[in-house]
Amino acid sequence: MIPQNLPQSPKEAPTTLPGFRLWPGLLDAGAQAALLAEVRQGLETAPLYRPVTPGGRPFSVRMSNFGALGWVSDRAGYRYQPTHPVTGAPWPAIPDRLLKLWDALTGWPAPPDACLVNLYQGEAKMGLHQDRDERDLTAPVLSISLGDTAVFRIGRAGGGATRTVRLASGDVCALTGPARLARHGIDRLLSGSSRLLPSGGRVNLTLRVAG
Ligand code: MD6
Ligand code: FE
Repeated sequence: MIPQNLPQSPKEAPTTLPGFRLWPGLLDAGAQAALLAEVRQGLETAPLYRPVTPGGRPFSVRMSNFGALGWVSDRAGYRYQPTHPVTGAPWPAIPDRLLKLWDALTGWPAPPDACLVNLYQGEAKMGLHQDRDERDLTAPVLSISLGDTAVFRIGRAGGGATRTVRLASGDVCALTGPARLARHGIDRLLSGSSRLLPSGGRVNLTLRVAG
């Protein structure tokens, strides 16, 4: 699933966001389908559910997790925890092909211990946020997109202008170094842009070192 010859350096997003790394089309159709099958298998153990914000508003995205720790949100706040909030069961393991992808792309000395699974359907979106619930905020976050193309919005941590980048099925991106705390979100999906998910929609996987 990992191409033999990785690009020497990923495409650095043009204009002013050092540390935001993008590998367009890194996963070919076969690799996307194989990964999606493993995700579906994990979701049999850890079903998607709809979290609520600390303010009590339901997310438009449904979520689950793989790994020792999973990111959750509820009335008590945002945190990582070892069990599924609905079933109480431990999260399933992170698929090996994702661990290998992490090693190949990030070179980070520790493996990820959390993989957040986001499912977008219909009008689902995600507001601008920073990923800052992890213990070590210098470890990268690696993101894999499957299914319909998303309009991803990103800007520097400190505020100011944002810009959009389209994330298509098989694209991989990372927030590293100076972009680790970039503000980012998903404006919307381009529905019908991929046939990977038979009923449409998008799965996003984010690998993190959380604990
Ligand atoms: C998404 N992604 O693509 C949402 N976070 O659906 C994220 O929130 C994200 O793409 C950290 C690093 C990369 C990401
Ligand atoms: Fe994020």
